[in-house]
Amino acid sequence: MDVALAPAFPVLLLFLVGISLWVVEAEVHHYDFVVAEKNFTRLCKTKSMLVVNGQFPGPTIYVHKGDTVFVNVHNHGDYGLTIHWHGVKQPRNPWSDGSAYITQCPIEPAKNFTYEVVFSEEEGTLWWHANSNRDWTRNTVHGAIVVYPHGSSYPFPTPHGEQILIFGTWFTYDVNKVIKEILRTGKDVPISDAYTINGQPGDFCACSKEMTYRWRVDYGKTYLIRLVNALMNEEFFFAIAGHDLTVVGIDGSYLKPFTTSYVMLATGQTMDVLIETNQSPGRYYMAETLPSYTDYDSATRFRKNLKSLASKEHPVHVPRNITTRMYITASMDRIVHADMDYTLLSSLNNISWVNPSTDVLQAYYRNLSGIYTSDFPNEPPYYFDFVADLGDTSTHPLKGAKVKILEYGEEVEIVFQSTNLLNASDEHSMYIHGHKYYVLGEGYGNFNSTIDPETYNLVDPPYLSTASLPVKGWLTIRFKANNPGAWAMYCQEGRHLIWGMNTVLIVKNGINPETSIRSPPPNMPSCQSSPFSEEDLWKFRLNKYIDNKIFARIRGIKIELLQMLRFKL
Ligand SMILES: [Cu+2]
Repeated sequence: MDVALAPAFPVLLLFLVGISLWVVEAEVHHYDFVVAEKNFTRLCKTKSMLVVNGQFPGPTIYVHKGDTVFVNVHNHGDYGLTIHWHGVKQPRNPWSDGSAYITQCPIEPAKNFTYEVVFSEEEGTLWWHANSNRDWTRNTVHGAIVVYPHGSSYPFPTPHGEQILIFGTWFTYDVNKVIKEILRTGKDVPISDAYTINGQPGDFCACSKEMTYRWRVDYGKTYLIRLVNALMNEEFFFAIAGHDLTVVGIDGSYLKPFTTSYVMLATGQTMDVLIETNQSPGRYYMAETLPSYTDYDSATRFRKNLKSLASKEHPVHVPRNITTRMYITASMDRIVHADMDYTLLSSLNNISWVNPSTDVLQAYYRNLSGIYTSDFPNEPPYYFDFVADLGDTSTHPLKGAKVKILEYGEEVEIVFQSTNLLNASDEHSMYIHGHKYYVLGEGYGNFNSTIDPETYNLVDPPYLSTASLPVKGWLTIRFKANNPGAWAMYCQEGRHLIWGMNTVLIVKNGINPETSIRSPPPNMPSCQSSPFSEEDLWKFRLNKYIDNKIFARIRGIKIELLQMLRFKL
C-alpha cells in the first residue's frame, strides 16, 4: 500500500486496509523438531521415551489454510524415523509425506531432514506423528496441527476460546522394545496401562490425582474443542458430563453442525466440537470410553450424523464417473507352522504388506525394478461368507510389496469389507495418505452390490481421511485420484498395521507439470543400510586419529598408521 497517500485520503486508506486483509498472502512458517529421549513419570513409574522438543504430546503447529510449513526434524534418537502430517493432502509433494519405506527412507540417528508441509484444502484440526508400519514410535512422537480459516471466518459463531485435547495410550515401559520382539515372534501385542488426555492419565489411576489434565473455563461461553485420537489401537467415545457437544468439523473439513451427548473418533481421526459452558459452575469430568461390542449401534448412530457442509463456500464434489472399483477385504490371519506354533498376520485382499528395501516412491520415480510389484488385486482372491464364524485359517495370505496403480484423474470407489477370519473381526480405521475421500455409506454383514448402494449418501457425505470400517461390516468411499505420488493406504490401528494391513496407491502423473510430482528435494534420506555416509566415515576416522594420537603421545611412540591418516586428512 502507498503510505504517502494515507494523510490526504483517510477514507481511501481504510478501504485499502480492508482490501489488503482480504488478499493476505499464504504464509510460510518454520519449525524445528528435535526428537530425543526424555524421562517421564506416570502411574508411579519413570521411563525414558522418544518425544519432540522435550514435550509430550509434542508441539502444536499453527497455520492458516493454504500456508506452507518447513519442519526441520533432527533425529537425536538411536534409530531411524519419519514424521507424517496426518490428513494433509500435500499436493504433488509426496516427498514430504513422511511414510517410512513408502515415500522416504528413515531419518537416521544424528541426521536431519526438512519437510515441506503444503496445506491446501484442509481447515480445522489435524495432527502429526511418527509413521512406521514396523514400530509404535508414534505413540510418543505426535502432536496437533491447527488450521485456521484464511481470509474468512468459521462457518459457525466464533468461539470465545479453544482447547486441544489429544488422547493417547500409556505404557509404563518401552513398548517399542516389545513390538520389536513381537515382530520376530508373531504373537499378540500388549495391552496398555492407561489412556491419557494431553499426556496425563485420569485421576483414578495410580499417582495421577494431582497431574490429571484440567481445563478451566468461564461460565456462559462457547469454546471450540479440538479432539485428536492419537491412541495406538482404539477408537473411543468422548463426552463431558452434563454438557452437550456440537460437532462442526472432522479430519480438517467442516460438517453440518449437530448436537449430541457423545462423539466417537476412529483411531487417527480428529474432530472439532463446540461446547457451551451453560451449567452451574463446578467440576465436570471429560471422559473417553472404549466401545463394548454392544455399543456398535451407538457408533453407527453417531456416524450417520456426519454430513459435509455442502455450501457455496464449502462445496462437495462426489465422484460420479467411477473408472476404478475395488472391493478390499481387511482380515486378521495367521500362519500355522509345522510344530503347531503360529505367526499372526493381517492383510488387505489377502496380501500382507512387507516393506521394500528402498522406498516405493523413490523406486517409482527413478524407475527401479524389483522393489515392488503392481499387482495389488481389485478384489479378494476367494469369496466366502466373510462375516461368518471363521475359526480356521485356510486363506494363506501372501506376503509382499504389492501396489495399486491409478491413472491421474481417475474416480475411484473402494468398498472395504471386514472379515471375521480367526473370529477376530474388529473395527478398522481405514486411512489413505495424499487423498481425502467421501464416505458414502457403511453397514453390517457382507456388502451387497445390489441393495447397499441404494443407501449411499451422494448429496453431503463426510469428507474424511480416516474412517471406521464396522466390525463384520463394510464401508464405501470415493475419491478422485488427483494427487500424483505413492500414497500409503492402511488400517491406522497399530496392531493391525504392524502385521501387514497396508498397501500403496501410486497415482501417475497427469499431462502437464501442474499435475505431475514435483522434483525431489536434494536431501532425501538415503536408503543405504550403512548408517554412515562418506563424510561421517571421515569424521569417525578423525576422532579415532585424535584419540590414537593422544594415546601415542602418552606412550611416546609413533605409529605409522597415524602418519598415513594425517596425510589423507
Ligand atoms: Cu484395523
